[in-house]
Amino acid sequence: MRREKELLEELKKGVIHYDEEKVAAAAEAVIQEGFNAYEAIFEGLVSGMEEVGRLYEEQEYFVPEMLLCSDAMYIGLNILRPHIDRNEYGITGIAIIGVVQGDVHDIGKNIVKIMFDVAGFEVHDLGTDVPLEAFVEKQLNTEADLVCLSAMMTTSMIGMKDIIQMIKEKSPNAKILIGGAPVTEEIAVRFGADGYSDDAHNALKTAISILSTLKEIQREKHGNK
Ligand code: B12
Repeated sequence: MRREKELLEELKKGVIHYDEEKVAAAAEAVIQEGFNAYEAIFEGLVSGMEEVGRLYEEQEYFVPEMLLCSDAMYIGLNILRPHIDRNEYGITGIAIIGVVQGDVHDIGKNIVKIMFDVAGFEVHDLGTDVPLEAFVEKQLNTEADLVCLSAMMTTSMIGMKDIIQMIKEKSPNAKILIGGAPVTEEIAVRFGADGYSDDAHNALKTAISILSTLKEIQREKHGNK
């Protein structure tokens, strides 16, 4: 237990101090010593990145540091990710995810994507600065059950409303989940989204609950025919 905590702390500090070697060594040790890769990602790497966000807001860190920290986080993610148990949730479903037009913040989106991927979703990642119509087209092409929209700026968040409206017009059954720092429950309701979450853990829980309701409705309709 003490050793696991020590490794989580090393992952966190490695991200904060953009020490790629420290992160890689701690991530390798997590695997070799049989600790939980999922916890190492969330309690080590993501927790480090959250602290980096605070340092940026307090103007202790600036853009170059932020980018070095995220590089260190990805080094750890690449080592840990293959060791997460993909069958734990037993999900089948198609999800698309992307960061709304005008916005290049993708660290949070990538974490949400990993959660969904690991849970068993077939995830299509549209990347960052995604034109509003591209979400609609991709949903139609893939017949995705779930569309995940991420925005970290109030300006890009506004675009979510149009995306939701366009998708609901063409595919009323598709469910839409939104998130990112400026997004709130109230905004999700106002924009007509099916769900909102302020972190990746809850994003997955919310998605599972939305989709199981959808599947129940579909089953009932089918049964009543
Ligand atoms: C890192 C960062 C950057 C990096 C981005 C690197 C990258 N590849 O992502 C860089 C340095 C490039 C950057 C640039 C800019 N940034 Co910046 N940035 C941040 C910062 C410090 C941290 C964001 C982050 O990665 N957090 C860590 C992750 C893990 O958390 P997260 O993103 O919130 O994601 C979690 C949840 O939100 C949720 N979530 C996220 N997406 C989704 C999606 C769904 C569907 C769900 C359910 C959940 C979900 O789950 C995630 C995981 O738990 C924030 C401040 C902050 N504390 O938020 C400012 C911040 C977002 N940036 C800001 C600004 C203004 C900018 C710039 C305009 C600065 C400039 N003048 O150049 C540019 C914008 C460029 C652009 N067009 O996008 C502002 C936005 C203000 C606003 N409200 O509009 C912020 C809030 C800082 C501030 N207080 O001023 N930035």
